[in-house]
Amino acid sequence: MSFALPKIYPITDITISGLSHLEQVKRFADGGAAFIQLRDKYSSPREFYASAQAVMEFAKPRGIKVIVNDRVEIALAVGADGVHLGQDDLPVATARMLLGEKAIIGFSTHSLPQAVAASSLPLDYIAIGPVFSTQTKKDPDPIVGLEIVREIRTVIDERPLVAIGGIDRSNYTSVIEAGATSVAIIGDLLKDPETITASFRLLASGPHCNKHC
Ligand code: 3NM
Repeated sequence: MSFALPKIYPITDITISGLSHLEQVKRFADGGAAFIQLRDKYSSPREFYASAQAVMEFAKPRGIKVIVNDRVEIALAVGADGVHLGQDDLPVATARMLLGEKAIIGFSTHSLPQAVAASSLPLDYIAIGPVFSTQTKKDPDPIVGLEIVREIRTVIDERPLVAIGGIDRSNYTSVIEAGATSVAIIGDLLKDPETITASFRLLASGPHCNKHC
């Protein structure tokens, strides 16, 4: 992997923020974000494609890495830096074949066995969630808690691990301490669109170092 995952991994959501993907990316970028995922479960492929294209025009010249959730074809079409896949999306090896060696590929897991299985795939990071209760995801898997984060960290050695689900400014330190390389956050960053930049900055500057720093 030729990049280091940032401690705070912001994800866009047009329904929570009420803002376009581009506007959210601009606000994250103002707070110093250099690695952002576009997640859109609501727009048509054509709409999401247009939004992602607008984001890339902004992000590329600024060196901001953009990961597209689920949609390999949109990542490919807009020249995104990578894709984040769920358990029901295209197989990781297929996405790797389509996007190439340089693409950043992440993969959601929801249990220890899934994370162990993922550790032999051609991935740049494994995600685990939901760590805590979340309102953001429809039909979330059962909460895994910090103990599973700890166990996964032990089993996958030094591989990058992204924790997600119900993580906010009050609990993110505990998730990093449990062994997550990075915490992915939607609600706590986006719930007040006026404070997206400040919230990102606050979280990114937080006391969150562990042995993976
Ligand atoms: N994936 P929030 S939980 C997008 O368990 C997503 O894989 C999850 O949003 C998983 O930070 C989740 O608002 C929602 O809880 C994360």
